[in-house]
Amino acid sequence: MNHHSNQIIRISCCHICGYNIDSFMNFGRMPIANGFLKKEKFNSEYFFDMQVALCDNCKMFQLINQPEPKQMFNENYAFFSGTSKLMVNHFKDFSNHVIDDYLKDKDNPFVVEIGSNDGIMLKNFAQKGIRHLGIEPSANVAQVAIDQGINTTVEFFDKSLAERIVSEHGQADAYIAANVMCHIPNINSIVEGIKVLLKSDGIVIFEDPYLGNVIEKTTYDQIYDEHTFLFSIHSIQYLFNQYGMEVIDVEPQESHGGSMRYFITHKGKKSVHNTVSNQLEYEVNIGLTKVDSFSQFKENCEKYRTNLLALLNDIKNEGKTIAGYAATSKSTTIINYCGITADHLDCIYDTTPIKQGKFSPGAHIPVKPHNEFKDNYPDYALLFGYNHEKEIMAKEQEFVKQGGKWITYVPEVKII
Ligand code: DWN
Ligand code: SAH
Repeated sequence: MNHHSNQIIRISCCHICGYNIDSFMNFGRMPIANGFLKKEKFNSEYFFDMQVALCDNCKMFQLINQPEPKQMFNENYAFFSGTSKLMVNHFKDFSNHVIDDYLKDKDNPFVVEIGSNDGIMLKNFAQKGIRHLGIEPSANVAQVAIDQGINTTVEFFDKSLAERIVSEHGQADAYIAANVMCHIPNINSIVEGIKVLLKSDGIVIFEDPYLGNVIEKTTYDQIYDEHTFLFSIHSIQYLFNQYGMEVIDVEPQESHGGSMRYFITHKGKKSVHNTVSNQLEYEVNIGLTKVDSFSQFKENCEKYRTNLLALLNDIKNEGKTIAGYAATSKSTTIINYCGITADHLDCIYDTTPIKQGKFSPGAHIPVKPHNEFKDNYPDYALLFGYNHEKEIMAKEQEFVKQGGKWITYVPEVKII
């Protein structure tokens, strides 16, 4: 049952199966991860208590409290997918995979993507003249796609929208999504919508940060307000089986520090690859199905928090300067959970115009344009965008040449 109060969604039952759940870890008071703000808004900043649980029945890892979706996804959304060149290429490959393996033999195929953001994925379909529709509730990012001629509906996807799409455009051959399925609290309505939307021989392909990677690398910064869930094969299989659909293949991805891509069809339409059973076995072995094994994760989080804060304090005690690099959503969890303040970091450099000139959520560290980094190299840069490490290291060689050092916390706190 969902209780709505003060715009916080609080649950005591699993979002997927309704089983009673209990939090095993409290990260404390957290702001909106992408809520970069001006000084005038400091006093009215929104906070919620960030707690996580693993459902003992369906194995879904989930947040207990969360802001309403509209508070996070609206006309001021601060994340524009196109900011990473690596991800532009990643989605080009993703699109080619869908086209070559699932759409080639279809007559006038139709693709629907949810969370299409600035069109980073769908432009690859639009350029080839493939019938497509993006569903994107954050109006400002959606506008970037619309301006490029990418068909986009500015709404939240759910079952009723799926019915409308079918009546206006017909059913879809492919339903695709990246880093959005795990953002949707009413995920059952999404799967009901997919059921309505997808042709009987259609394919569902989506990817999200993978719980297995989060646990193995202690990347607890994947836990923040937008991420209602961290998926595993177990939980995704349970979710889709409820609606007569099945996972036929899974493919690990390197993006976002370790993600999983899921391939799903209506039941019995395609053979199930043994990648699925192999990955299920792996999940049992590393303890993803037992809440008890998450006590180690909790201990690791606490250890990394202590180590990171100690390292930053030591550096400051030596009179050296530190700046944050990339004001990622994930950094909101790191900063606020570890107790990092504007005394530790002079500022955070970031390439996104809408974040620049504002302050980071919660700790209020100034966010400055990335092009000012080279004029003010700090002694140390704390790499909040570790998932873009290759891309960032390649373009910041001068920082290192001039004696600058990187601090990272994945897979452990260290200076590189
Ligand atoms: O799941 C989500 C993923 C897809 O993207 C969303 N909930 C929100 C967002 O998460 P994130 O903010 O942690 O994403 P990134 O891609 O790790 O970080 C993007 C930020 O990093 C942007 O503000 C731009 C910045 N950045 C930078 O300053 N220099 C990124 C790169 C690659 C750079 O070189
Ligand atoms: N797919 C992109 C964007 C991920 S960010 C990428 O991988 O880079 C998540 C996006 O999902 C945001 O743009 C957000 O506005 C959108 N979103 C959130 N809830 C949604 C819903 N119910 N239906 C469709 N999109 C949604």
